[in-house]
Amino acid sequence: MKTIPQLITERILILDGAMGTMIQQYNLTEEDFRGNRFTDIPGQMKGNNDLLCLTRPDVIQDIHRKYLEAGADIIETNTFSSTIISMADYHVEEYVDEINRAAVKLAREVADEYTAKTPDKPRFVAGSVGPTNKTASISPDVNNPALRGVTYNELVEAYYQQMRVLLQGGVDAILIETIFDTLNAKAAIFAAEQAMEETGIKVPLMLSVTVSDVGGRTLSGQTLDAFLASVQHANIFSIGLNCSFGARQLKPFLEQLAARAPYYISAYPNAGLPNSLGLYDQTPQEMALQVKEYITEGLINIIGGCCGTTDAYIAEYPALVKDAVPHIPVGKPDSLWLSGLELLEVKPEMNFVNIGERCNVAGSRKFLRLIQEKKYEEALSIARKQVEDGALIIDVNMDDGLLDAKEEMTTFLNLIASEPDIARVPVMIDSSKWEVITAGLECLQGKSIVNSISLKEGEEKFLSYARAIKQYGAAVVVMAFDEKGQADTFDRKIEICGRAYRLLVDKVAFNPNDIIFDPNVLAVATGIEEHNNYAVDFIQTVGWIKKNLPGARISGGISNLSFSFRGNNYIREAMHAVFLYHAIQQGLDMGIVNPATAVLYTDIPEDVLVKIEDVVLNRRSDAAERLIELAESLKTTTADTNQAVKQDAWRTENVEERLKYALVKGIGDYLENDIAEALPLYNKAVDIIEGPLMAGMNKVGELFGEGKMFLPQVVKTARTMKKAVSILQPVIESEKQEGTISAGKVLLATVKGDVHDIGKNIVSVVMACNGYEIIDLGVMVPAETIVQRAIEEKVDMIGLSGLITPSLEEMVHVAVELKRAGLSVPLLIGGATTSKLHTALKIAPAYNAPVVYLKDASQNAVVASKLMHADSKEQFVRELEEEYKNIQKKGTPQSDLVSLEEAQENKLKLF
Ligand code: THG
Repeated sequence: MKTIPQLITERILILDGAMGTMIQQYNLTEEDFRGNRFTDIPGQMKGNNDLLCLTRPDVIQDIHRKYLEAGADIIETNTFSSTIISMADYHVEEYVDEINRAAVKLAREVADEYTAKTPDKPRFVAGSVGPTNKTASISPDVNNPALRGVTYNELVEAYYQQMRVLLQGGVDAILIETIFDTLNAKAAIFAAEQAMEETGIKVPLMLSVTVSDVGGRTLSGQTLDAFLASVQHANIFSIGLNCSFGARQLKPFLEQLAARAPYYISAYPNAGLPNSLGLYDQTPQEMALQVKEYITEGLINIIGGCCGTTDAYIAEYPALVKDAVPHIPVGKPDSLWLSGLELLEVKPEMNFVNIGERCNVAGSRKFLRLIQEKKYEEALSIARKQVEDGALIIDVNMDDGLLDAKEEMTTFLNLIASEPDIARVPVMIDSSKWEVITAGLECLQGKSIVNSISLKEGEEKFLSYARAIKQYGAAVVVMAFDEKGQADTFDRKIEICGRAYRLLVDKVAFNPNDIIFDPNVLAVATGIEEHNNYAVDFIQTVGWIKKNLPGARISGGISNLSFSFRGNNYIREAMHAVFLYHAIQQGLDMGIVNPATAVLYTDIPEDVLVKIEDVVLNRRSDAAERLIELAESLKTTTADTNQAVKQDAWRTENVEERLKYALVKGIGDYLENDIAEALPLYNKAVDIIEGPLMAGMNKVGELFGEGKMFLPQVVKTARTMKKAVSILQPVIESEKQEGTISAGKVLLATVKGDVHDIGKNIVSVVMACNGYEIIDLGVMVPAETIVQRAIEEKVDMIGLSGLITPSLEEMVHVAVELKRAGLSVPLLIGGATTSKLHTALKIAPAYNAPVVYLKDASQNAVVASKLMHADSKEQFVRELEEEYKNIQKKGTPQSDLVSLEEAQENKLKLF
């Protein structure tokens, strides 16, 4: 019988549709989800779909059967959330093995049954592995960007546990799906390889990404190209896209992926875009029409359905794929791929890649001091400046005897991840300690460079480090060191580089493009004769590597060259320019440099150039002395070249514009001064929030909607907003009339199952500024807690926030619980997926007090004040009821499809 890899070249394979949508059709109750075994577990179990593998196996098999009947070649196990991390939410993490085992058995039985019926159309089972409900690249707390809700290692462990059971149960493939954070995905890939290695069961590895914005980035901010670089190390069978959009909106991103990814391509879109009730109502025929374009344009090899799809959608596919030509994957790239949030492709013909050297505690006194004093914000500005100055990669080194290098590396890289202008570029993790290198690799979603390994501890260590780096998915700098020490001559350099290359390529199967040799840039003109030929040896070695070690790149720490001219930046920079000029001609690909350097080879005056070239090219025995002499004389006449600080253009605008700009760009550095300058111009401090700061936030909303900003950037602007507000807060307090009482007590919570709180935090700030006392319960708040605290605190109002679709149902649940507890305080509803329609049709009827939908944070204070005063409340509630009645009369609109723009606008309502 044919396998998936055999069939994929023959025809387009059909994957099943959504599990969740199908389960909904069975109208299962809390009791169904619990069965007899899980009656005593606290909280709600409804919604824990994977648990049905144990409690309603009949339903799951029925769904599998329907999909096979519809023509699916591959069905997915009902294990999307079956990891200890996701199951912890439901307090059933101890059953994870059992769920996975049962899930494979259920799918396997039905698939085999169908294969037996039609052996010429074998049916397969893919083990579904979801992203978990935690993200390793984004902080769960706006106030602490270095924090992580889950670590790489925790993810590896959880995924390994799941995949082992899936493999042993007999899946035909592993499908890592709905990838929204590449670091989670890298952990899953790591675990998959480990599980396959240890069980000895090897199956195709399929990946499926979710794009989260109209710009086509993942939630964690990577472009699809950057993502491809990040997972390039893995043995991937297919890659594709699922969820987020309907087939039409997904198409441009699918085209982009198919054009670059050297794998088979899959797609399983949603049934169109959700309407304002969070429902998908594109018909199977409409969806099929859009999917047909994928097929006729040769974009795909595997097609299925995600949110909103059922067997009726999948049943449309067999006719579409019949006689269709499958996509032919593009070839593997023959270049070095690196990534941060964006791809950096180092092509052989590329001129030179500069790596910023300044985030190095051993290479910059200032950076060392900032890290010692934990002034991370300023330390980050060093990184940002390097990127602004053109660094295409940044080197980060925390090796210092008095620092906890591992911890500092983790903190700093996590902080960089929250700075999109820095995180854009790949990172070079610079350390001589292995544990610091691995700690760094476990923080970075992009494809990074490890700097460095060498043969100095022997072949075995070298090979084991190289294998680990390959598994982590990084490129590597190999220093020309061996058991005998550092190579300082041409012969020694080429001997070591040649040997290391063979070991990496032959024994580790390291991608030659991922090998970067560093033949040691050593200081010249030191006064020691043996050093005079160091630069020449390096440059010659560069030429040799280019000719003899195909694919490998060459780099070096350029500033080492001029150590003996410390204190004379002009001479140092001129020496670097000369050295680079000659080394690049021989093929030097990259170098660790000060990106702010101002001296160009062509700018160096003839007499100086001659003396420097005499040194660098070792042209005369007294070259060093002559250069030292020149340096002495220049020192007294030439001012340091790179001291002049450029004033940013935006700083010359008026203060409102500056505040707005700072908000949009997420720059917190000047807020103190700018706010101090703005205060006298306004009546009240709160007007600054509602004026320029809100204007900035609105601009952010606009840019995000247009796909010109992506989520991590938006998060950063929210942080800047918070900072601005915290500066204004004391002023607002002092402006309050003596003896004013609280305007009202408001409880805020992001509902259970949802972790998004930026919008809620802004609401909290805006309302506090308007005199309300805020009780913020944070994120993932269960209904019971909301009820309990509302009673205890005797609140005047409750605000619920939610960004993801399942939160809609959870809000209804909260309303039911509030009513059950006899509460009648008004409920405010806000957040990306919420809508007036859903509020009117679903939440309001479940409660017996006003339920108000709020479009954005600026409305809260106005509405709250109306609700606080008896006279205005009466009229407000009357109007609200009238409006809801009208909406309810119209019923659920069938074709209330929101446009893509609206969907994005929805997302932003919470900011
Ligand atoms: N190869 C590889 N990695 C490396 C090096 C290398 N990493 C570290 C180093 N060498 C490259 N980085 C630097 C960074 C700064 C300086 C030199 C090399 C430097 N700093 C000033 C000095 O020491 O005079 C500091 C001035 C200041 O305090 O601001 O020159 O070779 N693979």
